[in-house]
Amino acid sequence: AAIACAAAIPAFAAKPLTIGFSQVGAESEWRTANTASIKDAAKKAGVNLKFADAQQQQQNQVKAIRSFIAQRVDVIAFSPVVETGWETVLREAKNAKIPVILTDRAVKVTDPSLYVSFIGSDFVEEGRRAGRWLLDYAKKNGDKPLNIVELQGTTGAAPAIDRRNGFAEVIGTNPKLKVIRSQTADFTRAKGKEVMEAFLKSEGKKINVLYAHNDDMAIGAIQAIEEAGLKPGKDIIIISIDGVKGAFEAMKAGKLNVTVECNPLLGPTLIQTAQDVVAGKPVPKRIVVNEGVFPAEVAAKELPNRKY
Ligand code: GYE
Repeated sequence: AAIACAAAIPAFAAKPLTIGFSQVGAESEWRTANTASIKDAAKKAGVNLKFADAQQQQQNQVKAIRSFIAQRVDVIAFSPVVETGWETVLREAKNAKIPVILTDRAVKVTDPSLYVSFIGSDFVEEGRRAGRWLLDYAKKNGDKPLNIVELQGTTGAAPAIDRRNGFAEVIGTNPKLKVIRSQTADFTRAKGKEVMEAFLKSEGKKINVLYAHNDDMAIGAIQAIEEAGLKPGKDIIIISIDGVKGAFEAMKAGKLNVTVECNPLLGPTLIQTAQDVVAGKPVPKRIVVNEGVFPAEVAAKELPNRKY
């Protein structure tokens, strides 16, 4: 059977493209959708995908990238857990002449030739959108002073840094909006709940608004708020980012006020970009994803259209 099969492949058939992909982890609904999108797109394109899960540890990603270099894959793609500390390993990939594509999260490097393209959202803008929703809310609700608590994403991760800055920039225009506590909860539900519990314990009823850098942390925090005998979405206004189904369900239930969309379905663009790079076609250095904002009022209508 092996011989018959081999004979059926024409001699000129190109060998399938091999992409080594280092994923951040499996910390959120967003991430699960992102992984599925990449695996699915690779399968559909007949790409050989070597997938490595870094469990949110930079050193695991460095190891995975080094192993992809040793295996001489055609393209290395990765979603960097944190922004800094990539120069050495990216230089190794460049010396081995293996193109690197960044997906989802950015890196801070002094030499931009260390990667060929970065595909992902504008996280600063997402933070601004969250801030603009709050400015609007404050205006419509009598412009009272509002105390905000913030659940940050993973320390040092591009979406945590940028979503914090974008939000701060916008709410800074209204002196009545104050962030009274801000702490990381690593983008997970479990930590979101834990840190919110701590906020409630120390700040209690002073908290008017929660801004969570992703839906999962907001969903964890909703549980903490309910356990404290308060009504999420009413006693505490909740703003988060991603737009996963769990957020739409929470909005439908009146427990979340708004989610700012961050699209995880990057698989098709990533695979296409990798194919173009290998074919020697020029690729854009930056590919930005288009996204919207979904307030609770549209949740029931939008939920059936959501793809993740
Ligand atoms: O918002 C969060 C995930 O990097 C955009 O990582 C991504 C973020 C996303 O864990 O849910």
